[in-house]
Order: sequence, then structure tokens, then C-alpha cells
Amino acid sequence: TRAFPRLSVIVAASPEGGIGYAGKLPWRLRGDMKFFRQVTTQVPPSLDVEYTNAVIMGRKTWESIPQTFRPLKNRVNIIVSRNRDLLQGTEYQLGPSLHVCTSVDDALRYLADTFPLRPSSSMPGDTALDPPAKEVKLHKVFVIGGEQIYRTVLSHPMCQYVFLTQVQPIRDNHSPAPSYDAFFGPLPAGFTQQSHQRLVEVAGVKVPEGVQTEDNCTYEFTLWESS
Ligand code: FOL
Repeated sequence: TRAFPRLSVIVAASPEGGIGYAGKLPWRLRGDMKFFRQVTTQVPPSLDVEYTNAVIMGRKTWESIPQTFRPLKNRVNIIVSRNRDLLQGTEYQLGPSLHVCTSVDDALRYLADTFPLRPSSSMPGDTALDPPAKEVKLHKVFVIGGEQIYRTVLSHPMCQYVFLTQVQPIRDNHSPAPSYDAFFGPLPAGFTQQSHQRLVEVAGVKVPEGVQTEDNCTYEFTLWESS
């Protein structure tokens, strides 16, 4: 059996940990969505092999993504649901890049069995031999929510990075504080905040530094790493 890939979490949350309300995001932040798309899609340039990233999400998060954007393009999409029939016979063609798994660990097993890993994304000291060369190699695995899946994964031993966009809705007379019914965190002890330089290095893309303002919110891109 092969090595499990390490995991990154990506999330946008309010100071109280709010991430959603009524099956939707509480805000519409184009700059943050661009960050999400770029970071989860980015793969190393390569002449010989093709790389892809994977996104793992809960069923409710899948349903929250606009139909025109799902499955998220240029990424392997894995939906976690205990009901495997859910997506069968619908408009979506299940295949190597759109898959339903019954747990996060099941998703990691599927990825490990289906895609050869880039050496750097497996555990150091891992001795598994590379399988025969295949078309597409797995670069990074992102867990993209929601509340239930984040909770499972933050305590997972393979969870290494958290890309946390810290969003602060601006309160004034025109915009009352938003409500939330889905939450993230707190981060377990052992996660420490990294520098902006480290964020850019790990993300592999340009990242705006400092406080951003959009849609009656301020927000900042941060990276946390598990010891
Ligand atoms: N992480 C961060 N930082 N911000 C988020 O909004 C976020 N959202 C989710 C998970 N992690 C996040 C889950 N919700 C799309 C929509 C909702 C969603 C995740 C992704 C989506 O439509 N993504 C398109 C981009 C569309 C666009 O560019 O406007 C994609 O291709 O990634």
C-alpha cells in the first residue's frame, strides 16, 4: 500500500470562526476567491509529467458551489458523503477527477491508490516504492470544508498547513453583523502562524500582503503550520 498525501486546509473565517450561513458563504470576496482558485489549482511547471491537485469537500460544501463552477476545474474533486448514491445518475460523470468517498480517510486512500504522489508531498522517511508511471501525478491535497470536514481534518495527523483568510465584516449603520450557522476552529495547539514570505513559498503563487478591503469586509491572508 502507498503513502498517504499530506493535507492543507483552506478556509475564510470571521473572528468568531464563522464560515457560512444558510448553505452559503457569509460574504462575496473576489480577491479571496481568486486566492482560493489559484492556490488550490497551482502545480509545479513540468515538461514530462502532468501534475494535479485534489480538493476534498463535504457534500453540503459541494452543493454550495455554484453549478457553473463545479466540479472545480483543473482539480480532482472528492465529495465526502455517507450516502454513496447521492450523485449517481445525476448530471455529473463520476470518474478519476470526480469521486464520492464515505470518509476523509477513504478519500486519502482513493487518492493514494489512484494517483502517484510527488515525492515531496508524502511523508519524509516513507519507503514506499513508486508505482509504474501514470499520466497524472498528485501534487497537493486541499480540504475545502465545511464545518464537519474541517473538524475531522484539523485533528488528522497528516494535516500540515492551514490557509486561513481572516475576515472581519465592517459593522456600521448600513450593514449589521452577519449571522453564522457554520464555524471553523479554533486551531489545535501546535499550529503556529508563518510569515508572509513563507505563505508565498508554500502557496506557490503571488499573495497580496496586509489588510484587504472588499464587500464591507477587511481581510488578510494567513498561513498556519503544524509542528
Ligand atoms: N477558502 C477561502 N479562503 N475562501 C473561500 O471562500 C472558501 N470557500 C470554500 C472553501 N475554502 C475557502 C468553499 N466554498 C467556490 C465556491 C464556493 C466555495 C469554494 C469555491 C468556487 O466557485 N470556486 C471557483 C472560483 C470561482 C471564481 O473565480 O469566482 C474555483 O474555480 O475555485
